[in-house]
Order: sequence, then structure tokens, then C-alpha cells
Amino acid sequence: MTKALDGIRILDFTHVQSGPTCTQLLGWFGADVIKVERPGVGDITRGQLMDVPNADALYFTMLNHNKRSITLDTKNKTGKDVLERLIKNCDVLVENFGPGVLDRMGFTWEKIHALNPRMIVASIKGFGPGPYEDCKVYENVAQCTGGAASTTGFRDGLPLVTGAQIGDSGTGLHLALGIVTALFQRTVTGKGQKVTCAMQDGVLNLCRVKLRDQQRLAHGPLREYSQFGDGIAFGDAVPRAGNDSGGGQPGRILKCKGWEKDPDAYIYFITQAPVWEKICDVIGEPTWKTDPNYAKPPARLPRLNEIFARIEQWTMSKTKFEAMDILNEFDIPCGPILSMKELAEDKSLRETGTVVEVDHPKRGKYLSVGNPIKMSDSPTDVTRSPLLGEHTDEILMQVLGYSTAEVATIKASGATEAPKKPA
Ligand code: CAO
Repeated sequence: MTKALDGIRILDFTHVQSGPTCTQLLGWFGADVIKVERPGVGDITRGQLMDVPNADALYFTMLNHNKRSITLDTKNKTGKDVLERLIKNCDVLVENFGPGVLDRMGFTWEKIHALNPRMIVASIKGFGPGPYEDCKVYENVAQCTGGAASTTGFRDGLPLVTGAQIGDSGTGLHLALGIVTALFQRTVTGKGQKVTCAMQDGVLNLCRVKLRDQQRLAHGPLREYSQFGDGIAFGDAVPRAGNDSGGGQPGRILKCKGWEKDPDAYIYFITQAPVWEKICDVIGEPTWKTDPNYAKPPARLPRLNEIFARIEQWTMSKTKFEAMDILNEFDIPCGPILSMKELAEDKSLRETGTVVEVDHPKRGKYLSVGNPIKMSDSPTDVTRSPLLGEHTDEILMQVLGYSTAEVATIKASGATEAPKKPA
């Protein structure tokens, strides 16, 4: 079966997490992703958080499936010639270098556009134009500067970063959408364009509901926040809201049977208005269906602490999975807190390819997250990440058309291999 991006070739200059997640997605959709790595070094994540000696770290393998690797020193004269040929033969260049790196390499947008007017140049940076545009940025910096940290955690605690990599993988996703959109526009204009995505902007986009609340605050307290029920005044900025739901249907994390020993024995419970009467029946409070203090959502808002405490008495009498089964029967929205162990062992996630087992020549079998986006006419086969420079010869000859003799000359120039250390 063909893939959605068959025939699209990506020049992948990405490293660490944000850029690689983007190009991995494009690879899953069928693009030919050529990862350019520094000879002898490669993407820094190959050696970060290593768990198996002499094998690429999971940090690298889990972000670089479905790619080929070429080693190329782009500061070497011959290396630059090869890069020019790559630019002429690819559709998209994706990079997440620090600010100014590509220009310092000698590959400005103007130069790339002159070499290949159809090329799309897609970049991730920490910040967009403004006071911080020259700053290097990692995940948690983006979470802190994009509004996630100030709105995550408990009111009386520190700002918190989340385990979801919304700065890196989130921005990678945004960029991937920008790239396929630019590819679509190119079918009409015939021209490439620059696509940029700043991690701060990506995080803020994902924190959109908090900017909503910031503006609502000017018109009174945020009545769905537990802070309102606690009788604590709001300041002039959106506070951290613990596990309160971010929408109009109040929700909380509640203890389930076994919570004393199991740190994940909890369920998220949403008191969705249309199923309020069913909730009352399930928890054994049928009079709340008609009692004016509880019957309608506005009446419940100042009483959410009491209401959730009563619901928790019920959830504590069930395991999180028992509670999930019962509540789903009544169409009450809820979700058990699943540990990474539970997710790794989940049968249905394996069956859909959301969790996949991949075999690697140096580390053996490992688990990864497969493509979360399922397409009926473009299925995803997850193939292992490349070894450093594994496809250098193949790319030089098959993609760029160099002869065996030319490849030997390129290699002799030191463009594809790290200088040998003196014995
Ligand atoms: N051949 C020769 N040199 C190469 C090369 C190659 N194939 N690939 C990279 N390099 C060089 C670059 O030319 C650059 O050198 P100069 O600084 O001399 O110009 C250097 O390697 C890479 O610089 P960098 O700034 O990208 O890397 P860093 O490790 O210092 O910083 C990071 C990493 C992530 C902080 C920075 O790249 C960044 O801010 N990126 C943008 C935001 C981003 O994506 N952050 C998320 C990362 S995941 O948490």
C-alpha cells in the first residue's frame, strides 16, 4: 500500500527531541527522511541516558524511527558541496539548531532558496522574534515561558512542569502540520517557503484555555476552580488549579480502593451536567437530583469540595477499573490514572500499534510509542532507528548519484568520517 507522503524527501537536520519527533512523524507517513549527523558524534541523544552499553540510548531510538542516517561534516568544504546536492534533491529541510546556526554554516534561507526554490525550510526555535530570540531552549524552559508551569500544580505549591513533553514533542507536532500545509500550498504555487514554530508559541497554544481564564478573571472569580469553593480570593493572574478540570464540566482526581499503597489507584471523575442524575443514583444520593442546592450546575459550583468528597467515598470502595466499568455503563465520563507500566502492558494499545515492539541490532527488543495518528490509506510500519552513518554510502550513491570513485574522494576529504584519534 502506498503512504501519504511517498515521494517526499526530508533533509533532517534535527537533534534532541523537538525536531526529531516532527521528522519521525513525516517518516511514519511515508516520507524518505535523511538524517544528517556530525561524523563520530551524531545526535547527542544517541549517548544520553544510556541503559545498554554500546547501544544507542532509548532517547534516540524512540525519536528516530523510519529514518536513514548520513554522517556529514557541514563545516568541511566537501561536506558543504554534498549538502548543496542534498538540498537540490530534497523537498523539505527541517532543523532545530540553536539560533543562527544554519546561517553560520553558510546556509541562509536565501542561499537554500536559490539552490532549490521548491524547498520548504522548517525550523523550531525556543522563541519567536523578540527579546529572547537568540536564546537556546529546552523542554522545561518552554513549559515555563509558555504559560504551562505557572498554571500547573497546586495553589500553595511551586509552579510545576508536566511529564507530557508539550514543549518538544508538542512543537514537533505543530511543525509537522506546518510542513504538510506548505507542501500542499506548493502544489499550487510551485514554491517552497519558510515554516517556523517557536516552542513558547506552541506551549501557549496548548495553554489556550488558561488565557481564556485570564480574561474571564476580569469579570469575577473563576467559579469552577476549587479555590472558589475554598473561599480564597483570586489574584490578578490565573492561579494553579490542581487537578480541576480545564473546561465547563467540573472534574477531580479521586482516590480508589488501594490508594494507600498504590500511587496510581485514582480515577478522574467528571460531574458532567447531562448525567448528573445518574451520578446521584450511582453514589447513593438520589435526593441531590431535586435538591435546589445540588440539582443545577451553578448551585453546585460553591459546593464542589463537598460533592467530590462524597463521590470519593464511593470511588474509594472500588478499584479504579471497577469504578471505570460502572461509570461507563451510565455514560459518566471518567478515566483511571494509568501508570507507564500499565500502558506498556495494555493489550489494546499493542493491537492498534500505539505501543510497538521494535528490534534493534545492538540493544535487542524495546518498546516504543507508535504513530498515534491512524490513516486508513496510509498505515504506519515502525522501523528501527538507524545506526550512526549507516546509510552514508547508500545516500551518496543512490540519492545523490555520486560514483564509487567520487564517494572515495568525499571520504578522503574527511567530510563523512571523524578524524582518527592518534594511537
Ligand atoms: N557538521 C558540522 N557541524 C555541525 C553539524 C554537522 N553535521 N551539525 C551541527 N553542527 C554544529 C553547528 O554548526 C553548531 O555549531 P556552531 O555553534 O559553531 O555554529 C553546533 O553543532 C550545534 O549547535 P546547537 O546550538 O544547535 O547545539 P547545542 O547543543 O549547543 O544546543 C539546543 C542544543 C537544543 C539548546 C539548541 O539546538 C536549540 O536551542 N535549539 C532550538 C530549540 C529546540 O529545538 N530545543 C529543543 C531541544 S529538545 O529539548
